[in-house]
Amino acid sequence: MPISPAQAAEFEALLARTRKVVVTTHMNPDGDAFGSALAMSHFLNRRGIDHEILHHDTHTPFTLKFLPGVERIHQTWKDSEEPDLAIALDLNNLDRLGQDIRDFVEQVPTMVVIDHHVPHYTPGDLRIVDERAPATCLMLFHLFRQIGATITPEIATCLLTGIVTDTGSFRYSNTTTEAIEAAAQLSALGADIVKISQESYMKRELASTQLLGIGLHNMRLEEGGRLAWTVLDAPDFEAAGATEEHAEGLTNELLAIHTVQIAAVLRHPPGRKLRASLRSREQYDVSIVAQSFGGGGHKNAAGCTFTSSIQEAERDLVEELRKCLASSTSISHKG
Ligand SMILES: [Mn+2]
Repeated sequence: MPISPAQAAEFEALLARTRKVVVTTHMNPDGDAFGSALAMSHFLNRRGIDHEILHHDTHTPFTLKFLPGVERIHQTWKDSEEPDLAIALDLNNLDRLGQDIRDFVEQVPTMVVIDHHVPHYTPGDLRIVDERAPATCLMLFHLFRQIGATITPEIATCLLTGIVTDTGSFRYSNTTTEAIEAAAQLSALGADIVKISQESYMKRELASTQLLGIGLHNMRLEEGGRLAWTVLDAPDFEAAGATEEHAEGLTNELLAIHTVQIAAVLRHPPGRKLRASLRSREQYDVSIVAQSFGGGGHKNAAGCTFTSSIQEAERDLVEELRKCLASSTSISHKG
């Protein structure tokens, strides 16, 4: 869905008034989070607008280190002058900023939110929210186009990274012709799609592969092979020398088994929250399951956190996943 002329005009008006901007995005960043934040940063630089990118996490995930400008991302505000405009990207809930960044951003008088998740709780003076958009980066591409901004090779690389990673290299059901057309245009503007795909999917740290092995070994398969899940507890992360980011690709590996319709990974990295990531095939809506535990995301890719023990969380989660599997099959026998 393109950006409306009214939204683009409002965005321009806010930029014209601002003296200093803080750009931010969610914890446990993916390609769309850092891609959209850095694309916005390059865009603001070209406009000559002072800004900083603030982010909760101290560590840049291995797969995102190639993004142009990634060294600009910091945890604390450096300038003596406070920002008067916040731009929150790829974010449906201020909680996902992390408490420190949330506290900072909530002091900023004006906020712009650009996002594509459900459900949507982020407040904002300008909210550009399209739950059908495959990626926040695609929304930014339309916004930049709408306001006639020059898309440099750096901006194109950041935007295409978000589109490639949020569509799983155009393999997920959220892939649209707009996403493919944008990818072609961004390639023509100087983004290297082969490099982006290789950095995102064909290079990983040893710890990722080690953790993948443990996760696959722990896998449970039920409901006639239609439901797969696995649990990674803190000792598993320690055994693999892994952190939260290394668990990223595992849920898709479970879903890749041809009988599996719904896959889940429940993980508890040392010192982090107990978190589930959920994936499903087209007709199953796992965002509803995530929402029942206070989380969210997209129909076929969602997540939530738990405060209970890992055993209780596994039991509760699997129960809801079974219900999701049952409710969806009873209403969709179209084949
Ligand atoms: Mn996204």
